[in-house]
Amino acid sequence: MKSEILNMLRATGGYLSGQQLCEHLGVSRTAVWKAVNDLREEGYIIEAVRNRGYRLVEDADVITQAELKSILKTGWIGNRLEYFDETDSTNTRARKFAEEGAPHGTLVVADSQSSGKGRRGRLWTSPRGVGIWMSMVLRPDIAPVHASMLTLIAGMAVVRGVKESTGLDAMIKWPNDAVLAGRKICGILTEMSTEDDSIRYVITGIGINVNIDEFPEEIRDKATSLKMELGKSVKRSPVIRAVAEAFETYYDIFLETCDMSRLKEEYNRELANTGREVLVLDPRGQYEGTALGIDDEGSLLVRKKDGTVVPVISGEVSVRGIYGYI
Ligand code: BTX
Repeated sequence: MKSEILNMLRATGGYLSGQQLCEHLGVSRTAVWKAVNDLREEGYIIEAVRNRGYRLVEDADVITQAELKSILKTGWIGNRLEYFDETDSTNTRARKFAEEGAPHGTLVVADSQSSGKGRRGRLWTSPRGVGIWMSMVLRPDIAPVHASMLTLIAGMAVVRGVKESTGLDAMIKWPNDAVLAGRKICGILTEMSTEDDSIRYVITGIGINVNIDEFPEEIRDKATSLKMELGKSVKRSPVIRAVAEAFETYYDIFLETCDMSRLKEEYNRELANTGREVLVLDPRGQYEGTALGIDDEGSLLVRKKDGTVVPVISGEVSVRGIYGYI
């Protein structure tokens, strides 16, 4: 009911009488009054004027189920939505929902994470109320070897979503970060469950630093937030909406070929690594080279000192900037 009230108030722009809301929703005036009060407690500024009704003065920066339901315009992402004020990790939650049969597109969002996960057991700092910590359950009908490209698609979705919702020009750091001014604003973690060489589900988790003002000492020099780059606070739900819409668009294009052939050009335009000197930490022996861009399989092409070009497959090796983080 709260998401419907928000939708109606937003659509009207002006006042809506309690009576109109009751009739439309088929509930009592007291129920409407209670729901409006709940929304106020969450931070929405809703004015109530005798004989005129309710008016939404200002949206709250919340990413609750009611808020996201009222704002998402996606086809399938978020058809099932799970919100937590706090959880350990939205990837862990999403995995649990997936094991219980949650459908493709299930979206898990948290206001804070107590043990946000990065790759290889690393931690992801996820403070309360100032970030987007979300994970999607995906059930693509593709071979497991292609699943790592979902991380690349999520990166493109973050870049487009951030651009559309804030105007900021983020770039991608292959394979799983988005950066602004050379610092990380987003990390992506894709996990997969397979059976008999087919995918049971994929969990793609996206963490975006939105209104964080200060980072822990150890990541201060390599992390930034949308607020720090924009100089003002950003409401999170429109960013989630834009990222989710962009993800659906790129996902459809990806599924046509199950590779990056139709997205490669755009990806490479957004790639922060291009032309940079990188250190490839291959377990069979590390080497330096120049990053050139991705190929159809989503591998990063690196030109070695001897002139040969090698595709670096994400997940198998790490790539580090030699002069700074990228
Ligand atoms: P990663 O392993 O590439 O990066 C993790 C590293 O990034 C950390 O070791 C630390 O140095 C740095 N770091 C930690 N927190 C932040 C932050 N908030 N901003 C910038 N740098 C940071 C990247 O892993 C993948 C992260 C995915 C996070 C999302 S949040 C929603 C979902 N749930 C979950 O548990 N993980 C994903």
